[in-house]
Amino acid sequence: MRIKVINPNTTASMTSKIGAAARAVAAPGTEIVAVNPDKGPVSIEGHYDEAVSVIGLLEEVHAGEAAGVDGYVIACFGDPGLLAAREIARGPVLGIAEAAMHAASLIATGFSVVTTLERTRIIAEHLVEAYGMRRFCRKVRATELAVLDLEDATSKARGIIAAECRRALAEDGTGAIVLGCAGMADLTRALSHELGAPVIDGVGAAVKLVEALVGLGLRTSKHGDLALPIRKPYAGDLAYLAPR
Ligand code: 2AL
Repeated sequence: MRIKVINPNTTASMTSKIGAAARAVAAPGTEIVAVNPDKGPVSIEGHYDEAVSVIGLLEEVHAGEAAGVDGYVIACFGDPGLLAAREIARGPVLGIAEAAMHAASLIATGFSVVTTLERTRIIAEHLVEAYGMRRFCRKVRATELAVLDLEDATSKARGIIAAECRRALAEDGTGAIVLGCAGMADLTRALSHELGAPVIDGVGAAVKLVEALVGLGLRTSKHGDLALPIRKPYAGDLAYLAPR
């Protein structure tokens, strides 16, 4: 099985980290193809970044369909373009926020999310609502780390994230921590060990869920709103994206 893991931002070091996290959990027969678009924001920290990143993301899904990919992971915690990607993909497409929250809900009665900036925290709150996770999500916490702080070995990011996870476990009545950025994927195991509670990285969770869905013979439903987009011309520079 081939799973394409798409980092929708254009920072290659983050894509390498995401690819390593995906390969660390993938089954022996699973090939992980980790990519990022070559155009778009270097990090995704708001609605505008997300909207612009979706063009590059959808190009990668189109290319994946042409190459016969079995399933996809959108490796950004805002899950940008998730439903649009599902419309054009045959196999399953999972976002890392969605995957991590669902995984957390299966192993704890409540979880907290530890994410990057306050504005990103608000976006994650929207996703909690959209995914029907209010019943499980005790709190979404911001660290005020920028996404690219996670790529800077000299930043204090790891310690700041660990401290916020500790506060979540002490104050939120929570049983598990969801890491709210793909750039945190490399911290999962050590943090889990250090905190003595499950820490869930959405990249790993999404890879295992795609493997499970493909293993069950399940693909994205083409009945209803996730059917292939309606054929029509698109004007101007975006004509190449027109549904065929
Ligand atoms: C993210 C993420 O996972 N990648 C990125 O560029 N921005 N999300 C976040 N919550 O900071």
